[in-house]
Amino acid sequence: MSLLCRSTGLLLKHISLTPTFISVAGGQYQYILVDKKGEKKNVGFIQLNRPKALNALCDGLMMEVGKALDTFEADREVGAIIITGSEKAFAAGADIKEMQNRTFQECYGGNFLAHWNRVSTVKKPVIAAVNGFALGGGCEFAMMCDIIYAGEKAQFGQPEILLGTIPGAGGTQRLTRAVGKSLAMELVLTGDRISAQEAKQSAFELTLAEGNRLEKRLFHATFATEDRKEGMTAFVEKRKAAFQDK
Ligand code: CO8
Repeated sequence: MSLLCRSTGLLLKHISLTPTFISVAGGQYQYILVDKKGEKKNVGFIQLNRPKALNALCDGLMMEVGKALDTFEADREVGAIIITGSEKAFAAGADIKEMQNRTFQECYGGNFLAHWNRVSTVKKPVIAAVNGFALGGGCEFAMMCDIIYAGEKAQFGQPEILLGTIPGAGGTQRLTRAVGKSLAMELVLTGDRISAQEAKQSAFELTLAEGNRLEKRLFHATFATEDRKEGMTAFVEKRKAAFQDK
């Protein structure tokens, strides 16, 4: 993942931002807008479209993203893919309301999030055009892309700690490689956010692997704690979490 801090408008200036639906087998998409853009219609375009939930990544949305990516991967006309959100939010994280009542058994047994990394296995270049919030799973989702173009209002962060859990889709690993260990640890341990400028200043590259698997298991394990449940419930009930270290 490399992070380029420039206006997402620059990237998107040649493509109309009024997406039209592409129908896929099984009907239209509910959570994303999908189109082919550019003069030659050779840019696959996916816009996350849950504005009321700041594009929170629910399971249905991620399934649809996977389906759209499969379609573009198989389409010989498509040379590259752009994934974007709105001015306010690329994605404010995995859907907390959907996760709130999950148990450890459900996460571990169902291998929760297993299909969420489809974007990182696409062979065509995938560009994340990010503005607004890219938090938690949203930040991880952007980092799974090959390139991030970040607008001036982009804010990156891994605030899972404030919910009593940890990043679960590569955040601890890719963030470390993107911004360095020190800043990555600060962000993961405090939940603070950084701008695209700050992220770019700290950027340097290392390598990936085993860590992602370990991280996923630790993420699942947070669903065995009462604090994780309390953190997510507090968010949904719009109050401060009362953590008990349990
Ligand atoms: N999940 C579900 N709903 C959300 C989320 C979310 N992550 N973020 C925002 N929303 C909803 C709010 O509940 C609210 O809906 P409603 O009015 O119906 O209650 C609506 O979006 C607007 O949100 P706010 O009123 O809070 O808007 P603000 O502008 O005041 O605040 C923030 C914006 C700062 C982004 C705030 O919404 C926030 O803190 N959101 C949560 C951010 C967060 O903690 N993200 C991490 C989630 S955990 C996670 O991502 C685990 C990753 C697992 C791997 C994923 C693989 C891809």
